[in-house]
Amino acid sequence: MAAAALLSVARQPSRTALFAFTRSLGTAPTPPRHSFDKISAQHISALKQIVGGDANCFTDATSLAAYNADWTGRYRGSSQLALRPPTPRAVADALKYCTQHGLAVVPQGGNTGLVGGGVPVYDEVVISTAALNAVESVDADSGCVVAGAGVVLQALDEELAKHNLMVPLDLGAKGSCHIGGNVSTNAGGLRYLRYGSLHGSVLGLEVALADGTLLDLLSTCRKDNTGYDLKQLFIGAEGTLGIVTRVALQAAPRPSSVQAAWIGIQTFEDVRRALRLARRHLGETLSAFEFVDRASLDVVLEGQHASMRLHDPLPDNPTPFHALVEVSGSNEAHDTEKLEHFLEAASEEGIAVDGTVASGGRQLAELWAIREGISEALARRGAPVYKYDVSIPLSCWYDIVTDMRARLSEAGYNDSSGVRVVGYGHMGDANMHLNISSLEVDDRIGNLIEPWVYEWVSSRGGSISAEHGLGQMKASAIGYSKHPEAVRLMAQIKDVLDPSGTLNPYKVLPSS
Ligand code: FAD
Ligand code: 2HG
Ligand code: ZN
Repeated sequence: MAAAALLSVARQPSRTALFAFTRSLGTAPTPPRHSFDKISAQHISALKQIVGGDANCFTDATSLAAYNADWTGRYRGSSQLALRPPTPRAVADALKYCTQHGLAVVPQGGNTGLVGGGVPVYDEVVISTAALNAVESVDADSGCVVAGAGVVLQALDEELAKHNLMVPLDLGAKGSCHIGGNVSTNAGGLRYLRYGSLHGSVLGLEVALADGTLLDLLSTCRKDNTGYDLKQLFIGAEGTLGIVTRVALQAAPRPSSVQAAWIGIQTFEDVRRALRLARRHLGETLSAFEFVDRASLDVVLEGQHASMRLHDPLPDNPTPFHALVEVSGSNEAHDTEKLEHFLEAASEEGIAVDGTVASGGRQLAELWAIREGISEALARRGAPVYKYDVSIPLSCWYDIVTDMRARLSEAGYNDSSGVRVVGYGHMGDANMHLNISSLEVDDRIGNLIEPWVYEWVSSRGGSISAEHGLGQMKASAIGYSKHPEAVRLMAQIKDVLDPSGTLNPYKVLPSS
């Protein structure tokens, strides 16, 4: 405890030292110069040939609009060329051509990223993996699946369901995000608590490097200690070190029984007690512990599509906090009994004020739709949402929401001015999603939030990016969570793999 406290103090840059601290960080190799006349007709024609013709090469404004803009509405580039190579070899060849001719490249998967990593900053060439969309093999004995990087997460899961397997990763964007994008962001999601990180479940990768090498690290062995585990470098690299073209993944057995409880809780201290109790009572059956505060629930209930009608799960007992606790396994009676015992204890100990249980079917889907719908409901409110995906010790986990509310409220930004500060997330993994939404764009709000929010997280020994990555949003803020010598080493690794800075410039590492 004392050591952790010391570390967090050591990591916290003082306000005055901050500038020097940031300057002493390593920087990425200088990217190719961006000039709009660089994408000449000659380059377009050569790249078109590499990727197999017109069907895989986009230069018209309508097609490019989707490649240039991100889901949040916050980031927009001006690329003049998007490619959809049909094979891993074509990805590598296109990349080689771009490196040789000084053209910067942005790898793009499903374009659901939340930190502006998958869209160009200027006029970088977009290389989309959408055409690499085949599930190549499923080994029902080992549970190893090999898939192209462009396979949509939900499609991969549906394929695995035929073998009673599942992807050990689930997130609200599953209908659009790609497995290659998931690997490249080291996506966390709703069941990380149970299945852990992609650093553990990815068995192998094939990666196209900036010089055109197609690096075959596509092992399907669960155990493989031959030398450095190079694939780990590309997991979470956000497309700055190579383009993932194929993925070998350890699938998990598909549970035959899934049940969940939505519980209403009066204080945050009791939410922490609920998590401890869930761990103790539910043990190996616990598959998610998600947190939703009242403001998040209200945003979902207020901003619904006409096609979807979600209801407050506990209309008779409104509480400031809620937990969505899921259990899954292979024995329904056993799991039900465990969940019931947990709920009884939570009620007897005065933790849960009210609760409702869903066993599969529509009711379960509705509870999850509320949790997974928060991000989208916020996006529908108005201006682009300020999103902070952070890890914070549970002892002060919710304080960031109350402190932010107080800070903005002091400046006149509160519910009555249409500004909502909400907190939700993967509490079982101490991963808070702090979102600030306003009805209209107002730069003063952004200035009140940053860098205050990063200082707040850093001073508590947290991480400024728990699961979404750094992208372009937080590249220059990396120093709040990583020591300068670590950032310098990252820049050196980048220099080895991509010395000319072709791949995803201005992302992840500070630019010089
Ligand atoms: P993109 O957005 O296209 O790209 C993301 C980054 O990866 C970019 O830097 C891009 O350059 C790079 N990249 C993409 N493909 C490749 C490739 N093949 N090789 C190399 N680099 C590549 N994230 C979570 O972690 N947990 C969640 O619970 C979660 N929920 C979400 C819910 C919603 C509604 C939305 C919109 C997003 C959510 N996200 C979540 C964020 C996002 O879905 C994930 O980061 C996802 O993994 C991105 O995958 P993608 O295919 O869309 O990648
Ligand atoms: C989630 O857990 C996603 O819902 C999105 O990671 C979080 O939009 C966000 O901030
Ligand atoms: Zn999340």
